[in-house]
Amino acid sequence: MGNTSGATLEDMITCESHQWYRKFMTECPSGLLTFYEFKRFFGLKNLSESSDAYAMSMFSAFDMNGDGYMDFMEYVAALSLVLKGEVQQKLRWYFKLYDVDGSRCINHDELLLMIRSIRAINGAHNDMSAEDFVNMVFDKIDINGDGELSYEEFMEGIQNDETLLRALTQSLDLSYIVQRLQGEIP
Ligand SMILES: [Ca+2]
Ligand SMILES: [Ca+2]
Ligand SMILES: [Ca+2]
Repeated sequence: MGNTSGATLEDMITCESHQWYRKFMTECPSGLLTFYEFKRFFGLKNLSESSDAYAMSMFSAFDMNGDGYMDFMEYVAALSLVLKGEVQQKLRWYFKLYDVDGSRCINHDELLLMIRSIRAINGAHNDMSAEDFVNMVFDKIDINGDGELSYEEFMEGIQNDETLLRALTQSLDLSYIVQRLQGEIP
């Protein structure tokens, strides 16, 4: 039978995502992850309140159609984006991730919460405190100085600042989670 509608999915299931698919379907035979299963899936256990808020925000960013479940296509789309997407696509996704309350602006507390939670989850050591880092970001790219980063300020500001782009893509790095998925970290 004509199966052309499946081509997109097949295209996406390259060698690499085949591994992701196996893991996804093993742990989640229904093909839909709830938030609870999502945390178990990514090995996010015993989270502090702020890390839990970050995980929730990450879940919402994965759940692109907002139905409360993450399905396999959403999972592949998000991971492909994070791993191989264009800078602009990634930043758009990260903007959504950071805007915890969905107000279409990122305020100081939201950015601080995200940076702290990401650091806690990644277990990375950093020279600059999360507080200082967030202040630096706002100093640089909150152009109208209203204490919130609009979508335009975020996109323009980060893309036009080499240092910030590098710092953010490093602290936004999901490679820890990806390594975990690929079984490189038990
Ligand atoms: Ca969904
Ligand atoms: Ca917000
Ligand atoms: Ca602003």
